[in-house]
Amino acid sequence: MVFGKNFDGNGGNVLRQRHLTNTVGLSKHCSVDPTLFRFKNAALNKPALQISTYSSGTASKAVDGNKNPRFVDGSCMHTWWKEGLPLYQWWMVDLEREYRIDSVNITNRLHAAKRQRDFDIFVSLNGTFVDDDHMTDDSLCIHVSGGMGGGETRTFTCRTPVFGQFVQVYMETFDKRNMNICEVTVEGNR
Ligand SMILES: [Ca+2]
Repeated sequence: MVFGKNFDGNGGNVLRQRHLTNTVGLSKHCSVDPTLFRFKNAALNKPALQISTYSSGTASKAVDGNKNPRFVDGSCMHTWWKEGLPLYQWWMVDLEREYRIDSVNITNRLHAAKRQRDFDIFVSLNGTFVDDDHMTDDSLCIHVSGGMGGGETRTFTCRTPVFGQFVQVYMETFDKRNMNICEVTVEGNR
């Protein structure tokens, strides 16, 4: 493991947070926890699930490390609403251990971009929400009002850092639209 560099990948993709000293005029009593490791993307290649799937748009496509926003290029997830399914869409990733999650980055699909709008990002400790409609408000990272541009990547910073292992994107879809996300990255500490 290499310290002092910021890696973006599995395994040793960590940046050791050093305890700041007063050598540069900062207080040695700052709030940085020297035991934490910062991950630029805790979600990369982790197990992912979603409510339904259209064609090749499996849940794992949103954590494959590829932000290509063209669905036809094979790196975007795609749910598929049909009669009998509920009027909401969700996608989630299992980070395989607990993190303190600061923010979530989402890359929207280039085409049909208006589908991704007015959604919530939830964080859960145990993932039991998979069997529920959605997670509870006290695990909310952030509610997003409005939409995203075609192919846009945007950082959504949690209202306050949230502890959890599972990250879910949840969207009510009374108009029966689907969810298309091409990449999700999760920034956090552990
Ligand atoms: Ca992708």
